[in-house]
Amino acid sequence: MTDQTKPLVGVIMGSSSDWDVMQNAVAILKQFGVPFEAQVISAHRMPDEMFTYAEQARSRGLRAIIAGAGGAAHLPGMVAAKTIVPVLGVPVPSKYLRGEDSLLSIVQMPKGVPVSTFAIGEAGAANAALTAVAIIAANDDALADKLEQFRRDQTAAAQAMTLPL
Ligand code: RP5
Repeated sequence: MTDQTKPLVGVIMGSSSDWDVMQNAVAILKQFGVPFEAQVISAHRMPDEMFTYAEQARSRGLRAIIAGAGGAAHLPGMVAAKTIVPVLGVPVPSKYLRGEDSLLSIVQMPKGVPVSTFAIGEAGAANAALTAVAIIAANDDALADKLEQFRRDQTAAAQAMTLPL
């Protein structure tokens, strides 16, 4: 899946089974009109493609890579090892350990190769995309305005909340 214009954000995931979670990142990128690409790249099943993707990310113009994986989730860390493009890691819930394995695999990077790690599941995927938007908005005033408006809308929605007392 690829947006029409040159992608600024790469969304990668270890399996099509990660899509239910990772589509939440794509939804945010679409909402903000950020050009993106999305594809399956499995660290342990497609290691050569993973390294090629990481090696070419910067020269292709990617400004952030959102990488989601579950279980022994090597994908974000190994991609980060091969590029200086910021890698935003999303722990995908796993069948037996409910994503705690994914979280710990992604978050505990040794010093020197960072992976920005987000919450397990949908919130993490959405927040990774919001962070990618913020990275790009640092040099894009129109996008920054959209992000400010997004926050104002959230505040207004919370202020309008009532309780069934
Ligand atoms: C990881 O293994 C993927 O990121 C996925 O979360 C998990 C299971 O993959 P499938 O067996 O569903 O393809 O590599």
